[in-house]
Amino acid sequence: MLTIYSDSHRLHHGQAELIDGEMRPCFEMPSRADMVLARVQAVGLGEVRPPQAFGLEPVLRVHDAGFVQFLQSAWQRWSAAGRSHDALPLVWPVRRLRTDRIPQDIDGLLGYYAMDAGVPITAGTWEAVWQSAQVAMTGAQLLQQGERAAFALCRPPGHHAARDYMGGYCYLNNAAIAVQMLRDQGAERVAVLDVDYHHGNGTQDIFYRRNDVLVASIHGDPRVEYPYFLGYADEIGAGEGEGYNANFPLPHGTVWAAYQQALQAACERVRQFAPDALVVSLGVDTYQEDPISQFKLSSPDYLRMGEHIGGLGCPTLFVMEGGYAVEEIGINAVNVLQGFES
Ligand code: SP5
Ligand code: ZN
Repeated sequence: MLTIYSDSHRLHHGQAELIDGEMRPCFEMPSRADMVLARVQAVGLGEVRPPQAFGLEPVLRVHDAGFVQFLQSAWQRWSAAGRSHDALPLVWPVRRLRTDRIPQDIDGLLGYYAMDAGVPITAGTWEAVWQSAQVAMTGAQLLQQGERAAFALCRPPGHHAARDYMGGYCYLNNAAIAVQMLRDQGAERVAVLDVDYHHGNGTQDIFYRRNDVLVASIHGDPRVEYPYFLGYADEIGAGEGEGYNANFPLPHGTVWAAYQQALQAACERVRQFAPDALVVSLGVDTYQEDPISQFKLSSPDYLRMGEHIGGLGCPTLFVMEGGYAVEEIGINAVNVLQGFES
């Protein structure tokens, strides 16, 4: 399997995130992608290629132009305000606050365009985010050119980012951009299978009213897990998209036996949809040692996960999302890819 990877991810290295009431070093760190790349090379998964340049147009097929402009200019605005540490939001528009007026000040803009404090913006963030999206688009193009599968080793991740907001370590929704590119290049139906531990609220939101993209997600129950405000089983899509969103929330402590049942059900939904291509949002924060998550999958379980996905027999783009047990992230992510190929 081909891997697409760019060193530019290292340009994004946030200092701190707000967790358990403290500013702590970011769990989403450059060594994550380095570990995955090292494992890809150690097992000889296949060629590793740099991304091609697709420009802004495919990004704007998914994201709001004002939001993208904000991402591009946020660091400049922040540093112009005399600040040299990471940019973070400090106020959010909750119920009955106005969202029909976009603030002009950088602090207002950060709150307007962010869902949480997990999205630090640094001097190199935009370039890393940009290249991460190009990595996903390059993967989409490979499928379009006839590859059975490809691995977009994206960092930063993307599935919490929606059309016009960032959150949960995510800025642009790499998987959604790849899906839209596949659609625009001729795939009639594309399915997303999101196996990251956290619900992919951004991806769900982007495709919620569409019947050409099925989104299926297996994740920690939002009653007790981030992102808390989306990811329930009764979210089935709306309008023409009704019946084209499927959520499989699972409790804290979930082990492989229960996970596998949800995975089979999600795969069955994908099979019924008969997509021309499948995009897998590949988070391995379902791992038992993950420092911020509560599922209990073991490293060999990821081989089985890959086998299930491979059994769908669909051209498949794997897009890297979360996974914070840095020592094992490479083994777990590449196990999925090797299981897929077995
Ligand atoms: C892409 C991705 O996996 N994003 C995850 C973002 C999660 N951010 C909130 C984490 C909250 C963790 N709470 C548990 C703390 C354990 N001490
Ligand atoms: Zn996650």
